[in-house]
Amino acid sequence: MLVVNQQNAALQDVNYLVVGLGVTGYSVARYLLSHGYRCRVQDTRDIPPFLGELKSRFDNIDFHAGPLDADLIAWSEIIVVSPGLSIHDPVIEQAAASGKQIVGDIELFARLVDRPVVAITGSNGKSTVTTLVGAMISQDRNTVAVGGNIGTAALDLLERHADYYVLELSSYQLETTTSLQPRVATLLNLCEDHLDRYADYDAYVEAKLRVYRNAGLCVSNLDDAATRHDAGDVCFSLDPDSTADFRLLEDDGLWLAHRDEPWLRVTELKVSGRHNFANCLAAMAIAHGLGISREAIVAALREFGGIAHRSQWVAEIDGVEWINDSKATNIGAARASIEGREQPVILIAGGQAKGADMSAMTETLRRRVKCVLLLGEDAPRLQRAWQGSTRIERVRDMQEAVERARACAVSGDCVLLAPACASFDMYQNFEARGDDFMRRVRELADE
Ligand code: UMA
Ligand code: ADP
Repeated sequence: MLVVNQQNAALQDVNYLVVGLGVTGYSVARYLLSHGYRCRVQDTRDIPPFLGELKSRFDNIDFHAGPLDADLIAWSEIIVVSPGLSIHDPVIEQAAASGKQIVGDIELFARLVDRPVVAITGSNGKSTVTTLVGAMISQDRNTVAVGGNIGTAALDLLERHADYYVLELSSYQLETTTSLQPRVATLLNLCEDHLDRYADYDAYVEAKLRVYRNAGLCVSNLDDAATRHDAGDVCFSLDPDSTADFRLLEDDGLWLAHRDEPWLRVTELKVSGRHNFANCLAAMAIAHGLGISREAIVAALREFGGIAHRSQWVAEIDGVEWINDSKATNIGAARASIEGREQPVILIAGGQAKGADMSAMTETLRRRVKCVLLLGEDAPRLQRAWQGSTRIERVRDMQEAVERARACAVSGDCVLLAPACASFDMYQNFEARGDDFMRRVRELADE
Protein backbone atom coordinates (compact mmCIF):
# COMPACT_ATOMS: atom_id res chain seq x y z
CA MET A 1 0.00 0.00 0.00
CA LEU A 2 1.27 3.45 -0.83
CA VAL A 3 1.43 5.94 2.02
CA VAL A 4 0.63 9.40 0.66
CA ASN A 5 -0.49 12.66 2.25
CA GLN A 6 -3.57 14.27 0.68
CA GLN A 7 -1.66 17.50 0.08
CA ASN A 8 0.66 15.72 -2.30
CA ALA A 9 -1.84 15.47 -5.10
CA ALA A 10 -0.67 19.02 -5.87
CA LEU A 11 2.95 17.85 -6.12
CA GLN A 12 2.05 15.79 -9.17
CA ASP A 13 1.49 18.71 -11.54
CA VAL A 14 5.15 19.64 -11.68
CA ASN A 15 8.15 18.92 -13.98
CA TYR A 16 10.78 16.84 -12.19
CA LEU A 17 14.37 16.55 -13.35
CA VAL A 18 16.14 13.60 -11.69
CA VAL A 19 19.89 14.16 -11.62
CA GLY A 20 21.94 10.96 -11.26
CA LEU A 21 20.89 7.41 -12.06
CA GLY A 22 22.43 5.36 -9.25
CA VAL A 23 20.43 3.71 -6.44
CA THR A 24 18.82 7.04 -5.50
CA GLY A 25 18.09 8.38 -8.97
CA TYR A 26 16.62 5.08 -10.14
CA SER A 27 14.37 4.89 -7.08
CA VAL A 28 13.20 8.49 -7.56
CA ALA A 29 12.57 8.08 -11.30
CA ARG A 30 10.72 4.79 -10.73
CA TYR A 31 8.57 6.34 -8.04
CA LEU A 32 7.72 9.44 -10.07
CA LEU A 33 7.06 7.64 -13.34
CA SER A 34 4.97 4.87 -11.83
CA HIS A 35 2.83 7.44 -10.00
CA GLY A 36 2.17 9.54 -13.06
CA TYR A 37 4.56 12.42 -12.38
CA ARG A 38 6.32 14.15 -15.31
CA CYS A 39 9.99 13.32 -15.09
CA ARG A 40 13.22 13.46 -17.10
CA VAL A 41 16.49 11.86 -16.04
CA GLN A 42 20.08 13.01 -16.49
CA ASP A 43 23.44 11.54 -15.47
CA THR A 44 26.96 12.74 -16.25
CA ARG A 45 27.97 9.17 -17.15
CA ASP A 46 27.25 7.67 -20.61
CA ILE A 47 26.00 4.44 -19.07
CA PRO A 48 24.95 5.00 -15.47
CA PRO A 49 24.29 1.97 -13.24
CA PHE A 50 20.51 1.71 -13.64
CA LEU A 51 20.02 2.83 -17.24
CA GLY A 52 19.17 -0.68 -18.49
CA GLU A 53 16.63 -1.26 -15.72
CA LEU A 54 15.01 2.13 -16.25
CA LYS A 55 14.70 1.72 -20.02
CA SER A 56 13.32 -1.79 -19.79
CA ARG A 57 10.69 -0.66 -17.30
CA PHE A 58 9.67 2.64 -18.93
CA ASP A 59 9.70 2.58 -22.76
CA ASN A 60 9.42 6.31 -23.27
CA ILE A 61 11.84 7.49 -20.64
CA ASP A 62 13.56 10.75 -21.50
CA PHE A 63 17.19 10.14 -20.48
CA HIS A 64 20.10 12.51 -21.12
CA ALA A 65 23.76 11.57 -20.68
CA GLY A 66 26.32 14.30 -20.03
CA PRO A 67 26.44 17.53 -18.06
CA LEU A 68 23.26 19.32 -16.98
CA ASP A 69 22.10 21.46 -19.85
CA ALA A 70 20.16 24.71 -19.94
CA ASP A 71 17.13 23.23 -21.76
CA LEU A 72 16.66 20.52 -19.15
CA ILE A 73 16.91 23.04 -16.35
CA ALA A 74 14.56 25.47 -18.08
CA TRP A 75 11.97 22.66 -18.47
CA SER A 76 12.20 21.55 -14.81
CA GLU A 77 10.52 23.00 -11.74
CA ILE A 78 11.94 20.58 -9.16
CA ILE A 79 15.46 19.18 -9.55
CA VAL A 80 16.08 16.00 -7.53
CA VAL A 81 19.84 15.76 -7.02
CA SER A 82 21.48 12.43 -6.07
CA PRO A 83 23.65 12.49 -2.93
CA GLY A 84 26.82 11.61 -4.85
CA LEU A 85 26.65 14.97 -6.64
CA SER A 86 27.36 18.26 -4.92
CA ILE A 87 24.58 20.85 -4.81
CA HIS A 88 27.39 23.42 -4.83
CA ASP A 89 28.09 22.61 -8.46
CA PRO A 90 27.86 26.01 -10.22
CA VAL A 91 25.14 24.78 -12.61
CA ILE A 92 22.96 23.62 -9.72
CA GLU A 93 23.63 26.78 -7.73
CA GLN A 94 22.59 28.80 -10.76
CA ALA A 95 19.42 26.74 -11.17
CA ALA A 96 18.58 27.39 -7.50
CA ALA A 97 19.24 31.11 -7.97
CA SER A 98 16.82 31.13 -10.90
CA GLY A 99 14.06 29.75 -8.68
CA LYS A 100 14.26 25.98 -9.27
CA GLN A 101 13.62 23.84 -6.19
CA ILE A 102 16.68 21.72 -5.40
CA VAL A 103 15.77 18.64 -3.35
CA GLY A 104 16.95 15.10 -2.65
CA ASP A 105 15.08 11.80 -2.37
CA ILE A 106 14.69 12.20 1.42
CA GLU A 107 12.85 15.48 0.87
CA LEU A 108 10.40 13.75 -1.48
CA PHE A 109 10.02 10.92 1.05
CA ALA A 110 9.33 13.49 3.81
CA ARG A 111 6.60 15.10 1.71
CA LEU A 112 4.92 11.71 1.18
CA VAL A 113 5.28 9.74 4.39
CA ASP A 114 2.57 9.80 7.05
CA ARG A 115 4.02 7.49 9.70
CA PRO A 116 6.63 8.20 12.40
CA VAL A 117 10.17 8.49 11.09
CA VAL A 118 13.44 8.02 12.98
CA ALA A 119 16.38 9.94 11.50
CA ILE A 120 19.90 8.73 12.33
CA THR A 121 23.12 10.43 11.32
CA GLY A 122 26.68 10.71 12.63
CA SER A 123 30.19 10.22 11.32
CA ASN A 124 30.21 6.61 12.52
CA GLY A 125 27.87 3.94 13.85
CA LYS A 126 24.89 4.99 11.69
CA SER A 127 24.24 1.61 10.09
CA THR A 128 24.73 -0.24 13.37
CA VAL A 129 22.30 2.00 15.27
CA THR A 130 19.82 2.07 12.37
CA THR A 131 19.77 -1.74 12.20
CA LEU A 132 19.46 -2.07 15.99
CA VAL A 133 16.58 0.40 16.21
CA GLY A 134 14.80 -1.49 13.42
CA ALA A 135 15.28 -4.76 15.34
CA MET A 136 13.98 -3.21 18.58
CA ILE A 137 10.86 -1.88 16.86
CA SER A 138 10.05 -5.23 15.28
CA GLN A 139 10.75 -7.11 18.55
CA ASP A 140 7.88 -5.02 19.95
CA ARG A 141 5.57 -6.46 17.25
CA ASN A 142 5.48 -3.40 15.02
CA THR A 143 6.20 -3.34 11.31
CA VAL A 144 9.23 -1.31 10.39
CA ALA A 145 10.97 -0.26 7.17
CA VAL A 146 14.69 0.51 7.36
CA GLY A 147 16.63 2.35 4.65
CA GLY A 148 18.29 5.53 3.41
CA ASN A 149 22.09 5.70 3.28
CA ILE A 150 22.24 2.13 4.62
CA GLY A 151 21.26 0.87 1.15
CA THR A 152 17.54 0.73 0.32
CA ALA A 153 16.56 4.12 -1.11
CA ALA A 154 13.96 5.89 1.03
CA LEU A 155 11.20 6.07 -1.59
CA ASP A 156 11.39 2.28 -2.09
CA LEU A 157 10.34 1.92 1.55
CA LEU A 158 6.99 3.52 0.77
CA GLU A 159 6.04 0.57 -1.42
CA ARG A 160 4.90 -1.34 1.64
CA HIS A 161 3.09 -0.29 4.79
CA ALA A 162 5.13 0.15 7.97
CA ASP A 163 4.27 1.42 11.45
CA TYR A 164 7.68 3.13 11.60
CA TYR A 165 10.35 4.22 9.12
CA VAL A 166 13.97 4.22 10.28
CA LEU A 167 16.33 6.23 8.05
CA GLU A 168 20.09 6.37 8.08
CA LEU A 169 20.97 9.79 6.66
CA SER A 170 24.25 11.08 5.27
CA SER A 171 25.30 14.71 5.41
CA TYR A 172 24.66 14.85 1.65
CA GLN A 173 21.07 13.68 2.09
CA LEU A 174 20.46 16.12 4.94
CA GLU A 175 21.65 19.08 2.83
CA THR A 176 18.74 18.69 0.43
CA THR A 177 16.07 17.95 3.06
CA THR A 178 13.82 20.57 4.69
CA SER A 179 10.39 18.98 5.29
CA LEU A 180 11.35 15.96 7.40
CA GLN A 181 9.74 15.94 10.84
CA PRO A 182 11.38 12.99 12.58
CA ARG A 183 9.67 11.60 15.67
CA VAL A 184 13.21 10.97 16.99
CA ALA A 185 16.47 12.29 15.52
CA THR A 186 20.07 11.67 16.50
CA LEU A 187 23.55 12.87 15.60
CA LEU A 188 25.67 10.07 17.08
CA ASN A 189 29.18 11.52 16.89
CA LEU A 190 31.39 13.73 14.76
CA CYS A 191 34.85 13.40 13.26
CA GLU A 192 36.46 14.65 10.04
CA ASP A 193 34.95 13.05 6.94
CA HIS A 194 33.97 14.03 3.40
CA LEU A 195 36.18 17.14 3.48
CA ASP A 196 36.65 16.69 -0.25
CA ARG A 197 33.01 17.83 -0.61
CA TYR A 198 32.77 20.55 2.06
CA ALA A 199 34.45 23.94 2.26
CA ASP A 200 35.64 23.04 5.79
CA TYR A 201 34.80 20.87 8.83
CA ASP A 202 32.26 23.41 10.13
CA ALA A 203 30.27 23.09 6.90
CA TYR A 204 30.18 19.28 7.32
CA VAL A 205 29.03 19.62 10.97
CA GLU A 206 26.36 22.13 9.93
CA ALA A 207 24.96 19.66 7.39
CA LYS A 208 24.87 16.91 10.03
CA LEU A 209 23.11 19.14 12.60
CA ARG A 210 20.23 19.58 10.15
CA VAL A 211 18.97 16.19 11.37
CA TYR A 212 17.51 17.89 14.48
CA ARG A 213 15.28 20.31 12.52
CA ASN A 214 11.61 19.80 13.40
CA ALA A 215 12.41 16.67 15.44
CA GLY A 216 10.03 15.60 18.21
CA LEU A 217 12.86 14.22 20.34
CA CYS A 218 16.59 14.81 19.94
CA VAL A 219 19.04 12.14 21.12
CA SER A 220 22.62 13.36 21.46
CA ASN A 221 25.97 12.13 22.71
CA LEU A 222 27.00 13.65 26.05
CA ASP A 223 30.61 12.60 25.36
CA ASP A 224 30.72 14.63 22.13
CA ALA A 225 29.58 18.21 22.79
CA ALA A 226 29.34 19.04 19.09
CA THR A 227 26.42 16.61 18.70
CA ARG A 228 24.25 18.46 21.23
CA HIS A 229 21.04 20.16 20.16
CA ASP A 230 19.75 21.81 23.34
CA ALA A 231 19.15 21.24 27.07
CA GLY A 232 16.05 19.13 26.33
CA ASP A 233 18.05 16.39 24.56
CA VAL A 234 17.88 12.80 25.74
CA CYS A 235 21.57 11.92 26.09
CA PHE A 236 23.73 8.82 26.06
CA SER A 237 27.24 8.47 27.44
CA LEU A 238 29.96 5.88 28.00
CA ASP A 239 30.88 7.58 31.28
CA PRO A 240 29.41 5.73 34.31
CA ASP A 241 29.64 8.97 36.33
CA SER A 242 27.69 11.02 33.80
CA THR A 243 24.15 12.33 34.21
CA ALA A 244 23.11 10.91 30.83
CA ASP A 245 19.71 9.20 30.55
CA PHE A 246 21.33 6.16 28.91
CA ARG A 247 24.84 5.32 30.07
CA LEU A 248 27.22 2.63 31.22
CA LEU A 249 26.77 1.67 34.87
CA GLU A 250 29.39 0.02 37.06
CA ASP A 251 27.87 -2.64 39.33
CA ASP A 252 29.96 -5.79 39.64
CA GLY A 253 30.85 -5.36 35.95
CA LEU A 254 29.59 -3.02 33.24
CA TRP A 255 25.92 -2.64 32.35
CA LEU A 256 23.94 -0.77 29.72
CA ALA A 257 21.63 1.29 31.89
CA HIS A 258 18.71 3.69 31.86
CA ARG A 259 19.57 6.21 34.57
CA ASP A 260 20.16 4.03 37.67
CA GLU A 261 18.45 0.94 36.27
CA PRO A 262 20.83 -1.66 34.86
CA TRP A 263 19.21 -3.19 31.74
CA LEU A 264 21.82 -5.55 30.28
CA ARG A 265 25.38 -6.65 31.12
CA VAL A 266 27.75 -5.73 28.28
CA THR A 267 29.12 -9.28 28.48
CA GLU A 268 25.74 -10.47 27.16
CA LEU A 269 26.21 -8.53 23.91
CA LYS A 270 27.49 -10.35 20.83
CA VAL A 271 29.16 -7.17 19.50
CA SER A 272 32.34 -5.89 21.10
CA GLY A 273 34.28 -2.65 21.54
CA ARG A 274 33.32 0.47 23.46
CA HIS A 275 32.11 2.15 20.27
CA ASN A 276 29.47 -0.57 20.06
CA PHE A 277 28.42 0.07 23.67
CA ALA A 278 27.82 3.69 22.60
CA ASN A 279 25.81 2.46 19.61
CA CYS A 280 23.69 0.23 21.86
CA LEU A 281 23.03 3.10 24.29
CA ALA A 282 22.02 5.38 21.41
CA ALA A 283 19.63 2.75 20.05
CA MET A 284 18.15 2.25 23.53
CA ALA A 285 17.54 6.00 23.85
CA ILE A 286 15.87 6.18 20.43
CA ALA A 287 13.67 3.12 20.92
CA HIS A 288 12.70 4.23 24.43
CA GLY A 289 11.79 7.63 22.96
CA LEU A 290 9.45 5.88 20.53
CA GLY A 291 7.75 4.05 23.39
CA ILE A 292 9.23 0.61 22.61
CA SER A 293 9.14 -1.69 25.65
CA ARG A 294 12.23 -2.38 27.72
CA GLU A 295 11.79 -6.12 27.12
CA ALA A 296 11.86 -5.69 23.33
CA ILE A 297 14.87 -3.36 23.53
CA VAL A 298 16.86 -5.80 25.67
CA ALA A 299 15.87 -8.81 23.53
CA ALA A 300 17.05 -7.03 20.36
CA LEU A 301 20.35 -6.04 22.02
CA ARG A 302 20.96 -9.64 23.12
CA GLU A 303 20.33 -11.02 19.63
CA PHE A 304 22.23 -8.44 17.58
CA GLY A 305 25.30 -10.05 16.01
CA GLY A 306 26.63 -7.00 14.13
CA ILE A 307 26.62 -6.28 10.39
CA ALA A 308 28.90 -7.57 7.64
CA HIS A 309 32.09 -5.52 7.01
CA ARG A 310 31.93 -3.94 10.49
CA SER A 311 34.58 -5.59 12.72
CA GLN A 312 33.52 -8.86 11.09
CA TRP A 313 35.42 -11.96 12.20
CA VAL A 314 36.90 -13.73 9.18
CA ALA A 315 39.24 -16.46 10.40
CA GLU A 316 41.80 -17.54 12.96
CA ILE A 317 44.96 -18.85 11.34
CA ASP A 318 47.84 -20.11 13.51
CA GLY A 319 46.64 -18.09 16.51
CA VAL A 320 46.19 -14.88 14.47
CA GLU A 321 42.69 -13.39 14.22
CA TRP A 322 41.68 -11.77 10.91
CA ILE A 323 39.01 -9.04 11.09
CA ASN A 324 37.23 -7.23 8.25
CA ASP A 325 36.23 -3.65 9.12
CA SER A 326 36.14 -2.38 5.54
CA LYS A 327 33.37 0.04 6.60
CA ALA A 328 35.88 1.93 8.78
CA THR A 329 36.15 4.60 6.08
CA ASN A 330 37.34 7.55 8.19
CA ILE A 331 39.84 8.13 10.99
CA GLY A 332 37.23 8.12 13.79
CA ALA A 333 36.00 4.68 12.73
CA ALA A 334 39.46 3.21 12.22
CA ARG A 335 40.59 4.52 15.61
CA ALA A 336 37.55 3.04 17.38
CA SER A 337 38.08 -0.21 15.52
CA ILE A 338 41.73 -0.51 16.59
CA GLU A 339 40.96 0.52 20.20
CA GLY A 340 38.20 -2.11 20.25
CA ARG A 341 40.69 -4.97 19.67
CA GLU A 342 42.37 -6.57 22.64
CA GLN A 343 45.39 -7.91 20.74
CA PRO A 344 48.32 -6.10 19.08
CA VAL A 345 47.20 -5.06 15.59
CA ILE A 346 48.65 -5.42 12.10
CA LEU A 347 46.63 -2.77 10.25
CA ILE A 348 45.72 -2.75 6.56
CA ALA A 349 44.71 0.80 5.61
CA GLY A 350 44.53 3.28 2.75
CA GLY A 351 42.37 4.32 -0.19
CA GLN A 352 40.85 7.80 -0.60
CA ALA A 353 41.42 9.96 2.50
CA LYS A 354 38.71 12.47 1.52
CA GLY A 355 40.79 15.46 2.65
CA ALA A 356 40.94 14.43 6.34
CA ASP A 357 43.83 15.26 8.66
CA MET A 358 45.21 11.73 9.07
CA SER A 359 47.64 12.72 11.83
CA ALA A 360 44.77 12.36 14.32
CA MET A 361 45.48 8.58 14.21
CA THR A 362 49.15 8.65 15.23
CA GLU A 363 48.67 8.24 18.99
CA THR A 364 46.50 5.14 18.48
CA LEU A 365 48.99 3.72 15.98
CA ARG A 366 51.86 4.26 18.40
CA ARG A 367 50.11 2.48 21.27
CA ARG A 368 48.23 -0.34 19.54
CA VAL A 369 49.59 -1.07 16.06
CA LYS A 370 52.73 -3.15 15.36
CA CYS A 371 52.75 -2.54 11.64
CA VAL A 372 50.69 -0.69 9.01
CA LEU A 373 50.35 -2.00 5.46
CA LEU A 374 49.32 0.89 3.23
CA LEU A 375 47.60 0.64 -0.13
CA GLY A 376 45.59 2.86 -2.48
CA GLU A 377 45.59 6.33 -3.94
CA ASP A 378 46.40 8.30 -0.77
CA ALA A 379 49.03 5.87 0.62
CA PRO A 380 51.84 8.47 0.23
CA ARG A 381 49.79 11.02 2.16
CA LEU A 382 49.00 8.56 4.96
CA GLN A 383 52.63 7.50 5.12
CA ARG A 384 53.73 11.13 5.58
CA ALA A 385 51.13 11.69 8.31
CA TRP A 386 51.90 8.45 10.19
CA GLN A 387 55.70 8.32 9.76
CA GLY A 388 57.44 7.66 13.07
CA SER A 389 54.38 6.36 14.91
CA THR A 390 54.91 2.70 14.00
CA ARG A 391 56.40 0.51 11.26
CA ILE A 392 54.87 1.33 7.87
CA GLU A 393 55.09 -0.64 4.62
CA ARG A 394 53.55 0.20 1.24
CA VAL A 395 51.84 -2.59 -0.71
CA ARG A 396 50.48 -2.72 -4.28
CA ASP A 397 47.13 -4.36 -3.62
CA MET A 398 45.05 -6.46 -1.22
CA GLN A 399 46.83 -9.65 -2.27
CA GLU A 400 50.19 -8.24 -1.21
CA ALA A 401 48.66 -6.68 1.94
CA VAL A 402 47.38 -10.08 3.07
CA GLU A 403 50.68 -11.80 2.24
CA ARG A 404 52.71 -9.21 4.14
CA ALA A 405 50.27 -9.30 7.09
CA ARG A 406 50.70 -13.07 7.27
CA ALA A 407 54.48 -12.66 7.32
CA CYS A 408 54.40 -9.95 10.04
CA ALA A 409 51.82 -11.46 12.42
CA VAL A 410 52.63 -13.87 15.25
CA SER A 411 50.25 -15.92 17.36
CA GLY A 412 48.18 -13.61 19.59
CA ASP A 413 48.09 -10.75 17.03
CA CYS A 414 45.14 -9.50 15.06
CA VAL A 415 45.19 -8.52 11.38
CA LEU A 416 42.64 -5.76 10.93
CA LEU A 417 41.37 -4.24 7.69
CA ALA A 418 40.24 -0.79 8.91
CA PRO A 419 41.28 1.46 6.03
CA ALA A 420 40.34 4.93 7.44
CA CYS A 421 39.62 5.76 3.79
CA ALA A 422 36.98 5.32 1.10
CA SER A 423 37.43 2.43 -1.33
CA PHE A 424 36.43 3.99 -4.65
CA ASP A 425 39.99 4.29 -6.02
CA MET A 426 40.31 0.47 -6.12
CA TYR A 427 36.82 -1.00 -5.67
CA GLN A 428 33.20 -0.35 -6.51
CA ASN A 429 32.41 0.13 -2.81
CA PHE A 430 33.47 -0.85 0.72
CA GLU A 431 31.63 -4.18 0.43
CA ALA A 432 33.72 -5.20 -2.60
CA ARG A 433 36.91 -4.24 -0.70
CA GLY A 434 35.83 -6.30 2.33
CA ASP A 435 34.86 -9.26 0.12
CA ASP A 436 38.27 -9.16 -1.61
CA PHE A 437 40.04 -9.16 1.77
CA MET A 438 37.92 -12.02 3.12
CA ARG A 439 38.35 -14.15 0.00
CA ARG A 440 42.14 -13.85 0.22
CA VAL A 441 42.17 -14.59 3.95
CA ARG A 442 39.98 -17.67 3.45
CA GLU A 443 42.35 -18.88 0.74
CA LEU A 444 45.15 -18.60 3.31
CA ALA A 445 43.10 -20.55 5.83
CA ASP A 446 42.52 -23.32 3.25
CA GLU A 447 46.23 -23.67 2.36
N1 UMA B 1 27.83 10.09 -10.10
C1 UMA B 1 28.30 10.61 -11.27
N2 UMA B 1 27.43 11.24 -12.11
C2 UMA B 1 26.12 11.39 -11.81
C3 UMA B 1 25.63 10.83 -10.61
C4 UMA B 1 26.51 10.20 -9.77
O1 UMA B 1 29.49 10.49 -11.58
O2 UMA B 1 25.40 12.00 -12.63
C5 UMA B 1 28.76 9.41 -9.18
C6 UMA B 1 28.90 10.14 -7.83
O3 UMA B 1 29.87 11.15 -7.87
C7 UMA B 1 29.27 9.01 -6.89
C8 UMA B 1 28.58 7.79 -7.51
O4 UMA B 1 28.22 8.16 -8.83
O5 UMA B 1 30.66 8.78 -6.92
C9 UMA B 1 27.32 7.37 -6.74
O6 UMA B 1 26.50 8.54 -6.55
P1 UMA B 1 24.92 8.43 -6.42
O7 UMA B 1 24.42 9.71 -5.91
O8 UMA B 1 24.35 7.89 -7.69
O9 UMA B 1 24.79 7.31 -5.29
P2 UMA B 1 23.64 6.23 -5.11
O10 UMA B 1 23.95 5.02 -5.92
O11 UMA B 1 22.34 6.87 -5.30
O12 UMA B 1 23.85 5.82 -3.58
C10 UMA B 1 23.49 6.79 -2.59
C11 UMA B 1 24.53 6.75 -1.47
N3 UMA B 1 25.84 7.06 -2.06
C12 UMA B 1 26.39 8.27 -1.88
O13 UMA B 1 25.91 9.14 -1.21
C13 UMA B 1 27.74 8.49 -2.54
C14 UMA B 1 24.52 5.39 -0.83
O14 UMA B 1 25.36 5.43 0.32
C15 UMA B 1 23.13 5.06 -0.35
O15 UMA B 1 23.12 3.73 0.15
C16 UMA B 1 22.13 5.20 -1.48
O16 UMA B 1 22.21 6.50 -2.07
C17 UMA B 1 20.67 5.01 -0.99
O17 UMA B 1 20.32 6.04 -0.11
C18 UMA B 1 26.67 4.83 0.21
C19 UMA B 1 27.72 5.85 0.59
O18 UMA B 1 28.90 5.63 0.26
C20 UMA B 1 26.77 3.66 1.18
N4 UMA B 1 27.37 6.92 1.32
C21 UMA B 1 28.32 7.87 1.83
C22 UMA B 1 28.91 7.37 3.14
O19 UMA B 1 28.23 6.59 3.86
O20 UMA B 1 30.05 7.78 3.47
C23 UMA B 1 27.64 9.20 2.09
P1 ADP C 1 28.36 4.18 9.45
O1 ADP C 1 27.08 3.66 8.87
O2 ADP C 1 28.21 5.50 10.14
O3 ADP C 1 29.51 4.11 8.51
P2 ADP C 1 28.65 1.60 10.80
O4 ADP C 1 27.69 1.24 11.86
O5 ADP C 1 28.50 0.98 9.48
O6 ADP C 1 28.70 3.18 10.68
O7 ADP C 1 30.11 1.30 11.34
C1 ADP C 1 31.22 1.52 10.48
C2 ADP C 1 32.51 1.44 11.24
O8 ADP C 1 32.64 2.61 12.08
C3 ADP C 1 32.57 0.27 12.22
O9 ADP C 1 33.01 -0.88 11.58
C4 ADP C 1 33.56 0.76 13.24
O10 ADP C 1 34.86 0.67 12.76
C5 ADP C 1 33.23 2.25 13.34
N1 ADP C 1 32.23 2.62 14.36
C6 ADP C 1 31.00 2.09 14.55
N2 ADP C 1 30.37 2.72 15.56
C7 ADP C 1 31.20 3.69 16.00
C8 ADP C 1 31.11 4.70 17.00
N3 ADP C 1 30.03 4.83 17.76
N4 ADP C 1 32.18 5.52 17.17
C9 ADP C 1 33.27 5.41 16.39
N5 ADP C 1 33.42 4.48 15.44
C10 ADP C 1 32.40 3.63 15.23
